[in-house]
Amino acid sequence: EMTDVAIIGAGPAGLTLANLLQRNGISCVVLEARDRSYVEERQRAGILDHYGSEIFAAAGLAEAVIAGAPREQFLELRYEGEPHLFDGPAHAGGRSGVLVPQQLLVRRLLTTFLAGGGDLRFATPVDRINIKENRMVYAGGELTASYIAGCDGFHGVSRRSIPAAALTTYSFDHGIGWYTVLADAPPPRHALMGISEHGFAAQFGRGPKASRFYLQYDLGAGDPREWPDDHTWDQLRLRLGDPALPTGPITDREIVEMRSFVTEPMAYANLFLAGDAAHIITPMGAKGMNLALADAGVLATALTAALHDGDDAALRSYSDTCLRRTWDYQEFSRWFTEMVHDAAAAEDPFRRRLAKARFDRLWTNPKAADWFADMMAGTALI
Ligand code: FAS
Repeated sequence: EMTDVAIIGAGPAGLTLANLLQRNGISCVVLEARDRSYVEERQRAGILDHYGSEIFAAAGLAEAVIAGAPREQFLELRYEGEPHLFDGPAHAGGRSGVLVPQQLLVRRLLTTFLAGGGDLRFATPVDRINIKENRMVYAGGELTASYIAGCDGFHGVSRRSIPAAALTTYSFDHGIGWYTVLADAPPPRHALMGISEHGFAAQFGRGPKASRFYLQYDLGAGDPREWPDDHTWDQLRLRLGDPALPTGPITDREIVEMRSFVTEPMAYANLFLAGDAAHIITPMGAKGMNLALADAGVLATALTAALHDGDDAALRSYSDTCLRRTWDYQEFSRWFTEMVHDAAAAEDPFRRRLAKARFDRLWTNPKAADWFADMMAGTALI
């Protein structure tokens, strides 16, 4: 069986690429390991940045994919209980992200692709890729393609199919524990972060009746999922500087690994890696899903030029183009991580003071504030 582009994985990267190629009249097949309900239910990211929403708008997909999503306006940063309201759009020329849960974005991308007659095969894990022959082997069949897009996430098959000698990988452990809980607690007025010597905490809305909380925890002090809920709420009230924080039943408890990973290059022969298959970034700064969409946007344009006009220049520079944004976001995420976590670096007063200087700059230097807002909107590199 033969197609122009085979896409491995139906996450944000794979489904964005599939929709963009479909709009450009390029034939593609999506092979997804899991079943539809798994793909549609997985709760992860919550913010689509401006750059990401522009990818959909430019393809005429904004209505189908992000209609009704509320605009992201203020970020409230409470420093030792002192509130500071950061108005991102005011510093980024009116550009802002939108609040859309990843599973909603994926569901809409999926529906749109299928409605356009897209060929998406669930429960079809790709077992092996023969890169020389552009052939994928899966249980019950084989698929050959002119190009293969590895959108199969960090644990997928595509990165592993590239000879190790051809890749350089970078990984970094931020040495910070992050505990996240989902609770039926009313969402905050604005996205909220608490920065203090007690440790970082954050609260984001997840729909009208729920909140996603994050708490930094000491890696050496046991598993926070064992904490009694009262202790979790005590810590959140303390760190968010709000003794009257409204609570509610905790419905999900997870540990988020604070690690980063980048593969170079993101392409080998006619196999192109996109999203988590190529890089992992911490949720600090909400760039994981947005990097996946950015890669998919670059790859869709490059594949269309190659297949429609025989011009493969953009394909050849795909990896460099995506790595420039990837490393810029990795640096931003690390900068942000240190700014909000090092206030609790009890053992290192110098780092504590550096973090405070970084924070103060946002309110004293308008150019620094503009840069921060542009990074949040994802438009700093444009
Ligand atoms: P995905 O992992 O989403 O999708 C890969 C797909 O490939 C999956 O559907 C998988 O089933 C499929 N697949 C794997 N192997 C296959 C094979 N062999 N054959 C066929 N299919 C295969 N990002 C943010 O921006 N903000 C956040 O707040 C945030 N929070 C997160 C919280 C958690 C707990 C986690 C784990 C991640 C979070 N992320 C966040 C990052 C996350 O959103 C990822 O960046 C995003 O899902 C990446 O999308 P994809 O690259 O499409 O990979």
